[in-house]
Amino acid sequence: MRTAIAAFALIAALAAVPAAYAASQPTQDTTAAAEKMFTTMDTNKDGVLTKEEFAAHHMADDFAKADKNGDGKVTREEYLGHASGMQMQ
Ligand SMILES: [Ca+2]
Ligand SMILES: [Ca+2]
Repeated sequence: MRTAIAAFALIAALAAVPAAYAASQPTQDTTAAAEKMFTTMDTNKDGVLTKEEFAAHHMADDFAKADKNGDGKVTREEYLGHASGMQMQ
């Protein structure tokens, strides 16, 4: 009985570590990387990404997915939302 409890505690502890790790570090890294990518892709520095700017980085297929409201521009918020969505898949 005691062994079963110890084993359960061990499994619970092992399961908690990756969950806690995933909740902190990678999310920040992903956001920082996405921010950097957005800045890199925004070649004319107007604060939004156009389909042409996506295409210039060989990501034309991602444009429609990232442009959530379909106004033909991808804002920083839309891009970060798109990037974090990709991380979750
Ligand atoms: Ca731009
Ligand atoms: Ca948009």
